[in-house]
Amino acid sequence: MKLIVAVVRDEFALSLTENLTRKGFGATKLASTGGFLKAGNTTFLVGVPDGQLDEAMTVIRSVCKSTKGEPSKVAAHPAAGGADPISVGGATVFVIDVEKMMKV
Ligand code: 2BA
Repeated sequence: MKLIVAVVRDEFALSLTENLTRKGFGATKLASTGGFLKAGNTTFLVGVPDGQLDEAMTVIRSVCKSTKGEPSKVAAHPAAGGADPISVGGATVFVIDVEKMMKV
């Protein structure tokens, strides 16, 4: 089993929840804050069988779109010196091997 930890922009959170649950994936949403922009984002914990990792990643990719190349959607931010707009990825994803999952 794998644990997907996906940091996504808040605007994608509802759609990602719906699409994951529609495909039968269990997901937990945590309110989180990016260290750089110090703005709210959403962190998903998704436990998936090894054989379904690709399917879950396909869902995440299809929902969470990077704004890179679309500068109108990302404002210049004081954290970057107020210069160029910051491009924020669609999702920052970590995949962790799970030794055991239990529901007690
Ligand atoms: P933030 O830390 O608020 O970062 C938002 C965006 O700011 C980043 O987008 C990146 O484009 C830019 N950025 C971050 N650190 C920077 C720096 N030192 N100098 C210049 N620009 C910088 P993403 O890379 O797509 O990251 C989106 C969010 O994903 C992050 O929000 C953070 O919450 C999470 N994240 C990204 N990398 C991570 C990591 N290695 N570990 C844990 N969380 C991470």
